[in-house]
Amino acid sequence: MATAVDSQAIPRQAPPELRRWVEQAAMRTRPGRIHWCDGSSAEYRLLIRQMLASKDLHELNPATHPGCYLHRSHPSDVARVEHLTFVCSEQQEDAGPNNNWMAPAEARRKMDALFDGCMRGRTMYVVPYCMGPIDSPYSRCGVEITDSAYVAANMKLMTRMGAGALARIARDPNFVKGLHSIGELDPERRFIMHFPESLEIQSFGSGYGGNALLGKKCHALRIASWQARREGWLAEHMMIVGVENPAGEVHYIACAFPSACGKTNLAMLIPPASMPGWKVWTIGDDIGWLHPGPDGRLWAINPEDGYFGVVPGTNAKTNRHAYEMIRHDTIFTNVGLTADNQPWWEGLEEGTPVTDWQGRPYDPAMGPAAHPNSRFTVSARQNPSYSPKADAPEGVPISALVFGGRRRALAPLVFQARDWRHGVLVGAAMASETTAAATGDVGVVRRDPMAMKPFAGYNFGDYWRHWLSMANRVPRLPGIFQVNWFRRDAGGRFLWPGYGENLRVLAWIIERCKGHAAADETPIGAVPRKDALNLAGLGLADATVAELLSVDVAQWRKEAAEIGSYLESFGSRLPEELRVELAQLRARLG
Ligand code: OXD
Ligand code: MN
Repeated sequence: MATAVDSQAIPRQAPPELRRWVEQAAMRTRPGRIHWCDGSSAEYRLLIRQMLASKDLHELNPATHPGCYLHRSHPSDVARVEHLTFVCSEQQEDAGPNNNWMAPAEARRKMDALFDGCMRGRTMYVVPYCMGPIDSPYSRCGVEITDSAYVAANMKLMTRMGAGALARIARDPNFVKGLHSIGELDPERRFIMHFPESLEIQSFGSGYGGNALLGKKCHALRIASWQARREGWLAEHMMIVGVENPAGEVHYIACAFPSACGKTNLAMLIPPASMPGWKVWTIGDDIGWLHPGPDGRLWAINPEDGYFGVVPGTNAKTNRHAYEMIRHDTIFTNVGLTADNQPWWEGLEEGTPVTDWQGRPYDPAMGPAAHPNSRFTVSARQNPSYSPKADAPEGVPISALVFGGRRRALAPLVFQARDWRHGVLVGAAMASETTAAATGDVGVVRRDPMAMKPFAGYNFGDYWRHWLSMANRVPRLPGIFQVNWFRRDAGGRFLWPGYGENLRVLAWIIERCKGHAAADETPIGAVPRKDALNLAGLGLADATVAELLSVDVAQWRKEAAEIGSYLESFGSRLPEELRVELAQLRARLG
């Protein structure tokens, strides 16, 4: 039998401000019990036992997947809800046209009504967490109050949660306050509100990761981007990877791609057989915090300590490290099941599903067995390519920043921006086809600057100004590149093999940063000379390579005009420097 979590004791280190806030939250929400999370393994096991008893979790086959569980979320609660996500800054202009905005007083009134008594009969978990290595000056802390044991358990996997974080908060009580309740999981009573000026988040009515694990998108991107501007650093939707060449030299690259565009695969890339001696080390798969370092370079930490990754498509060939990593001690959300109780998803390439993600007998006529946005939650330390530098308080020095998107046409495989200011324009002009990570249409091209459209906690005009200002703060800036793994031919087939072969492109990027690899200047930037890119053994036809690296000036003229209209929608907040940079691009395009 499961034992109830029933520790009413307030930890001795909890500072008065935190105690007061927890007390106020309890007065509002009226929980049956309060549990302060200590982050121990025993506590995690207890949470799991409770969720097995309440049927919030289902144990997977312990022989094939020890320590693995399946959670089925409410079918209306399977992705981020951008239309219900608000930035509630005092001034609407500060949130910008890139965010939904609500006046803070109105948002508070709305949320007060929702939170009123919502935890009656439930346990309130108080989850102190640290985003980033516990002893890093670049890390920031938060506390999430939630009535979901699933959220508390996921936060244990995703962050440095518990006693260590609380000790840090006791030293510096400037923490982000996140209040979360699953409510009734009613989409009509669902809101994700951010109050950046007071470092607060209030999330109601969803148990889905991006809406409910408040350390991730809400804190580490929306609130942190606001903090970062104030404090002179960048909080970005970027994976960070260390690429080691056969000489043992490691270069760190940070890449911003929109949701579900392969950041996790790239972060765990297995070098192809044609590149012996190369190694890839994962620092992070989703978020990077970039700080001007003491040596004049940009240094990065991954604020997270786990992965909340998209499951479909993961197999031993596409991402062997992820495939191995999620065979034990993993929480799966919304995957299907085989007859012998193993998790199953589209693209697994083994086993047969008998039950779909909603627990119904699997019938292909009713849709996929796993939800397209089904997820795994797992500690980063289970990743075979985990870099010990992910725990380094000083972070890692960044050699290159890479923007990428999912574009079937137009964008070449890779190009390098001319300089920092041009690179900021390249990032601001990014566009990508939408994916299942958020509710809404899939496959529609939308502008997604720096892959931050759903995550920048303030006006993009100010955000680009802040990016431009890094040129004055960081004397040794990294190079900026753009990649597109998703270009297709007229028949819809991908032109580039992707996955491990993407290392060939990273190798060119690194050589460029060292001033070696050859490139042809084009109006949009420097594209690799065909012989500067290692294409050995890929069997790509010359015409395919030419198409991958081609820049269609007529199409780019049209694109530049669209970029112009998009940027102008930010009106007086658009930095003049970007206008000038775009005018220069248009002049080069003729
Ligand atoms: C994610 C996302 O879950 O970007 O990482 O949606
Ligand atoms: Mn993401």
